Amino acid sequence: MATTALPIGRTRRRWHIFDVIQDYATTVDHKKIGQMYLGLTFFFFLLGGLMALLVRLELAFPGSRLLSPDMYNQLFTMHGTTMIFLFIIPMWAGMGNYFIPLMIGAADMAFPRINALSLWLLLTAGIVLEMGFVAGSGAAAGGWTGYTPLTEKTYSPTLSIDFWIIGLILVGTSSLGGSVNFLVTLYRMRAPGMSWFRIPMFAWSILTMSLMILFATPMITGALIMLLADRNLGAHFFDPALNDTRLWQNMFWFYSHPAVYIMILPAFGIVSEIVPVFSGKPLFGYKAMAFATVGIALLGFTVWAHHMFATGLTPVLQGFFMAATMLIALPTGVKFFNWIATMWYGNLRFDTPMLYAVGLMTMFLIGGINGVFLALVPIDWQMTDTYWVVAHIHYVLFGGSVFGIFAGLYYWLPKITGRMLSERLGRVQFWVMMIGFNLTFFPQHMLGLLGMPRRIYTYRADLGFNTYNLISTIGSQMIALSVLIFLINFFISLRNGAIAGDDPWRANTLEWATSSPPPPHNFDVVPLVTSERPVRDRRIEREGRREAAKVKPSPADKQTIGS
Ligand code: HEM
Ligand SMILES: [Cu+2]
Repeated sequence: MATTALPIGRTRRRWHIFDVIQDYATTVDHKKIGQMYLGLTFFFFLLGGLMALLVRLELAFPGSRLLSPDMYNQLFTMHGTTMIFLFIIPMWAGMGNYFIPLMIGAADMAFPRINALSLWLLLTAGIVLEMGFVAGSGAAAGGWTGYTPLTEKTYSPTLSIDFWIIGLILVGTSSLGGSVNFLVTLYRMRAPGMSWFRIPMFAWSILTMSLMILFATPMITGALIMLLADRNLGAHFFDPALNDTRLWQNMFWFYSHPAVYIMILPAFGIVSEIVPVFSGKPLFGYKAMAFATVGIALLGFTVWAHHMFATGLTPVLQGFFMAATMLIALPTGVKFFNWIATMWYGNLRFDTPMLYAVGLMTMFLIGGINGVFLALVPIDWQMTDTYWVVAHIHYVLFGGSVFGIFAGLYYWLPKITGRMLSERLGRVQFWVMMIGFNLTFFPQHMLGLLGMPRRIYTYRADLGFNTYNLISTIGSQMIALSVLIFLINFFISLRNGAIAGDDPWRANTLEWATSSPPPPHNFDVVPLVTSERPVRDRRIEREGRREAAKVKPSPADKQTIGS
């Protein structure tokens, strides 16, 4: 049989692809692991987004029969599960993986092999979690909160919930490994001179996120193992005949409320990186910002039962959890005040990263305000499980975390790829997203006030829900369009984007002191740090010297950082 010899070029290119695959499959380099986290979690964003689009299509008109009731339950359950556990939380592991070693002047993470293991555990978890859609059982349909007894064998007899449980245990193990890695890296591997109050604010947020993961994840892992035992080993942990059904809710929310800060603090950290750079001023109140980050985390462990106001808690408990929830507004307010003070009389540049940073501030603020409504017990009794809650979830998690992720992508992708994204496309993408986002989720406030329950697959035409739902569905498609524009911008920039250079934004922190993309060893010389803005220090010093000498800078200049 005659084989057509492939032209040398194509054969070499084919072997090269295998080399790349083998390289990434076996790597322990934090940058490559970081890239794979970014790619994998963004894929899950697209998957979770697709599920949301289907949910919205079903709700576009009253009495729709696009989806069966069970498929609808599977889609919103897996939408929430995918977005939280496979997209946002591990996205921070991805951005942290790529940038924390660079930002502190280290060559890699403390435990490179555990780092790789965490990534592959996440991939395995994703396959197991989504497996239900292709296995005969169907995917989990008990809501992302998995309340018992609905998720017990009696009411969910198929394997769908077992896939969900095992998948979440794997995600938890992956993020626990990651958090240990971040904590040791930040504690042991900082550049000379980089004391705790000189680490970048993003590093403070990853430090705090990792501590929260360490203290919260064991609780949900325990609850999941107990539920697995109930379903498969005849245990009775959550059996309503023998135990208080609120046991699952307490254990689930003891993790899941801190989890919302695990999802938002890194986004706040990115805003605290971007706002000073695009205002041309130091971050206002660095120490207050660091303490506010830790303060939010500590208070975040004292409020979980605000999700259970309607489950018959005693008035004293309701009072305590209501007050504790209100208190969190204080450290959050400090952050907003400091960002605005940083911008005040600043030399403001509204490149796309800054647009998203300010977008986060405005949208998260709305999420914070509609959240305070829910923190008030009497109002929550009316609003719990309505579309007001769905609006709240999305103003804080989409308006907060996702806007933060896009701010981080526009700010940091030039460092990863060496190419700038198109600023024009970036701005179009931002405004399509901003308008689409508000069209999708703002009308949900009104639906909640009108009493529309969440998690219903259809509704009657005479309840006044129609127009708001149609607008919300149109908005969701605009969000999809904006994500498509982002992907186009990203792939075009890989080939045709302007060369980024070391420091395209005239930034402050060490990741901008090395090339774009960075060399495998990150830095030729381990930098000496004398402030929380080492790259700015170096730039000022170099420009000052250039001014003074009016001579072209010698290559030697490039080697000295922060001296
Ligand atoms: C891409 C645009 C998105 C759209 C159009 C969308 C839409 C929706 C809708 C309509 C629901 C309510 C389903 C129901 O109660 O019947 C929902 C639930 C939810 N969404 Fe989204 N969403 C989007 C993005 C996100 C993102 C980025 C997150 C991030 C974490 C998220 C997290 C959730 C959660 C946790 C629920 C609750 C699921 C449950 O009730 O079990 N969504 N979403
Ligand atoms: Cu909460």
